Amino acid sequence: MKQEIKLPEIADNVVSGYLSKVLVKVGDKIEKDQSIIEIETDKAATDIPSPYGGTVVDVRVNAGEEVRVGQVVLVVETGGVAEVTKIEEPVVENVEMLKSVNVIEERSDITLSHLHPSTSSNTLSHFHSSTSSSVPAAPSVRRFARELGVDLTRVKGSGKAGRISDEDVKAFAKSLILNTVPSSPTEYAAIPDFSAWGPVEIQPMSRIRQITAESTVKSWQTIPQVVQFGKADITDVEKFRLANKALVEKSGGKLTMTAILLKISAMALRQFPKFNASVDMRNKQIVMKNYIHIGIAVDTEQGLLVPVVRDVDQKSLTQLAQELAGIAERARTRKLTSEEMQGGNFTISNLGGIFGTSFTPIVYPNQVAILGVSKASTEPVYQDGLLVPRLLVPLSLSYDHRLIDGADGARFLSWICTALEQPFTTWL
Ligand code: CAO
Repeated sequence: MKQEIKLPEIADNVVSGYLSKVLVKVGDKIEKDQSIIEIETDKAATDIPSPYGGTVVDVRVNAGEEVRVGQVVLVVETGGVAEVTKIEEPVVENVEMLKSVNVIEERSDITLSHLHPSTSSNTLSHFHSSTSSSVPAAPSVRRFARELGVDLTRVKGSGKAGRISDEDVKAFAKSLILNTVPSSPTEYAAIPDFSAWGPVEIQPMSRIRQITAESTVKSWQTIPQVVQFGKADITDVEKFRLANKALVEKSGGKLTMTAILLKISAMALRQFPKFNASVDMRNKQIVMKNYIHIGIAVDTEQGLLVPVVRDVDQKSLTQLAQELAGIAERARTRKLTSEEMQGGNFTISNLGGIFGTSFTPIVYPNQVAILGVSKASTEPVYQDGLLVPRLLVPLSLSYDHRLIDGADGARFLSWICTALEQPFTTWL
């Protein structure tokens, strides 16, 4: 019996993925649950297992292609009686809307929200929230909203007593699309044929690389950025870190400079709320956020991922160290959920574990600032008439000059440096 294997649902609201690898070929004998293809989305890469055992008789996709949920990828001769497939195709009646959502998923400014969930209220964060059972809507409308990933609590019902219809859900989804998708996509110029000068190899860009490329272009084009540099004396903080490292490790965390900077940045964002805001040029508004969610740039084999630590201001240093270790591990093992990639207001990018005296990080779209951290090193510092060895960490703060002036940037970074140098007075 020949069985078609279709691309199953990969994650909520993901309707297609980039096929990075085909792991089997025609003639291969495969087991049930054996990985057959590797799919990358903007959230993670994942292996897709075969729902059947048998012999591969047809491979219908190639590495480098975009594959839609429900698309046939392989045909397998199972040698037995037909099994009922458990893989669901997208509901036909909603295909048009799903197509629209797919457009969103593929557009740079939207995919940014996945890569870095700093999105304002106009973006796909709506698509990822869960629906509430208290809103008046029929089960079929709820299902429809769920399929589109629309948060029903945000939809205004046009029916009696605010009852929500399919049309209301569609109108809401459409308004998001219109508000988020730019009128013209970035046009890329053709590049020269480099094979004219020597041998070349063409490789497809992974999904994460495409998203990073598009998000950095978007940031570069839309945010006028200024970088403020500073250096903090962390000699005493480092002593504190080393003295408490083992204690924190016992609870499953790693007390690193990044964990400490998470804590300090949260306090700084409370002191300087403008740095926790988003600029809404369309409506000429500034969105001040009353929560402190901070993204952490994590270097992984698949590329840069920016998971978010939530309510940083309400957590102890030990909790933050545990969470940081957890999200960094999940980022590197491709286990982050879409929820963990959303909602950041500010970002920390620590390259100090690798190399460098300074760098200029790029502000994530829909945020207004990012803190870059370089490698701490011992330097001679002139103190009370003497040169003394002190541990200094170089910091760079990139910020959006539309909202933040130079003096604000200097004050914010100065506050962070003071908090690192005099933790006991600043942290009170
Ligand atoms: N200066 C000196 N040493 C540093 C340091 C700094 N600024 N930051 C970290 N270190 C040290 C740590 O203390 C640790 O040392 P020990 O093993 O002796 O304790 C070591 O470097 C490795 O740290 P880590 O990477 O395990 O942990 P972390 O919490 O400091 O960082 C994370 C976590 C996820 C930020 C980091 O692993 C990472 O991925 N960094 C790269 C971020 C990136 O790619 N940024 C660029 C994005 S584009 O703007």
